[in-house]
Amino acid sequence: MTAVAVVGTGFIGPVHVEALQRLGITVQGILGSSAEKSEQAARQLNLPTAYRDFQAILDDPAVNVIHITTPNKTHFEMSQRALQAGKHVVCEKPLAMNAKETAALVELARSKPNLISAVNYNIRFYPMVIQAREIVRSGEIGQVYTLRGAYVQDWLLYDTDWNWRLVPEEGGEVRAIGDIGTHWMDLLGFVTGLRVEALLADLATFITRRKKPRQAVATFKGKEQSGPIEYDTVDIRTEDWGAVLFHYDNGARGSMAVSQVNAGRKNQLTFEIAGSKGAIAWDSERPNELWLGHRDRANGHLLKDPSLLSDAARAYANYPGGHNEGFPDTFKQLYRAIYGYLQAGDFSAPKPYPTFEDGHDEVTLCDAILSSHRERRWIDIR
Ligand code: SOE
Repeated sequence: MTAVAVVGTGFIGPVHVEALQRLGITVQGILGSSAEKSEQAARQLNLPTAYRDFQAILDDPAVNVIHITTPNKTHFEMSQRALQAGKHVVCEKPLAMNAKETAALVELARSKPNLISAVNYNIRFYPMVIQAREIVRSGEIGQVYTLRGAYVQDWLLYDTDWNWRLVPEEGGEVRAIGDIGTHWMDLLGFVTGLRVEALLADLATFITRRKKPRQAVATFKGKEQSGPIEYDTVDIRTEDWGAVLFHYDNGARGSMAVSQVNAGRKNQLTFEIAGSKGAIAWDSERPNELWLGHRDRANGHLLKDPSLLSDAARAYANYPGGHNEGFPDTFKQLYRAIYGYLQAGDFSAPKPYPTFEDGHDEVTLCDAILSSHRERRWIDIR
C-alpha cells in the first residue's frame, strides 16, 4: 500500500498533493514550516495528518514515499534522511545546493536500488515535449546542429519583489540558472539525448538591492500583496539574468538565456532544435503545439491530438484533441510514471522518470556556469 507525505506548503507542495490525489494515490499528510502552516495546509487540502516535524514523517509507518518541496537548502538533508529511513523520495529541483551534495545523494541512492530517488523535472511530461523527443529519435530532423531557447519570467522585476530564492544560503549561489535554467538544460538533454561537454556563461544582477518584507512571502504571491509593508533593504548576490553557450557531445552547439526580470513573460520556456533535415520548436506558454520547420515545403504546426501523436507521447496525453493539457497535468503524468514503476516492482527496469543522476548532472552544470562566469572562460564538463 502506497501512502505519501508532502513536505512544504508553499507554491509547489499543494501542486504535488493535487496531482497525487488526481491519481488516487493516498496522501497521508503534509508538513509546513510551522505547526500552524501544517494544520492549515492539511485542512485546505483535506489530508488526515498535519505533521509536527520531519522526524514524525520518517517515524510514520503508514508513509512509504516522501515528496520534498521545501527551499533548496533543505533538499540534501531531507533526501538523505528519507532514503536512510527506507522511504522513496521525490525531490523538487535543484536536487541540492552544489555538486558535492548531489554526488553524495547519487551514491546513497545507488546503495538503495529498491527505493525510488526521483527529481521533479515535470516539464518533460508535456505530451508535445515527448512528441519532440520522438521526432528527434526517429531521425526526422536529421543530425542535430543547434539548440537554442530561453526560460523567462517577470515575477522578480521590481525591487519590492521578494522570495527566499534570492538568498544564496537558501536557494544556492546561482538563482535564475538554478531555478529555471536547470529546467531548460534538463529538458534539452531529455529531448535530444545529448550531453553538455563544455560551456561558457555570463550572469548579471540588475537589481542589486531589494526590499525584503519582514513577513514571509510565498513564491509568485508578491505581486498580489497590497497595503503598506514593513521591509529591510538587503544586498542581492544572485543573478537576475544569465546566458550560456553549450558544446554538446555530438558537436552540436546550444545557447540558452534565462531571466526573472523580463516584463510580460510570466513563465515561458522556449526551445528550437535545428538539424540537417528539419527543425522543431516548442513554447511552454502554448504547450499543446509543436512547430515543425522545413526548408523545401511549408512549415508545419502540430496540435496535440492523441490520434496524431507517437505511441510514447500518446501514453502521456489523457484528453482528446482540443482539450488542453497544462502545468498541473505534467505533475500528474510524472507521478503516473513514478508510481507505475513503483507498483510494477522491477527496480532493474529502465527508469521512466528523472533520477538523482539527472539532478546531479544539472547541479554540476550550475557549478560550472558559476565558475565560467566568475573566471570569464569556457569550462569542460567531465
Ligand atoms: C519559480 O521561479 C518557479 O516556481 C520554479 O521554481 C518552478 O520550477 C517553475 O515551474 C516555475 O517557477
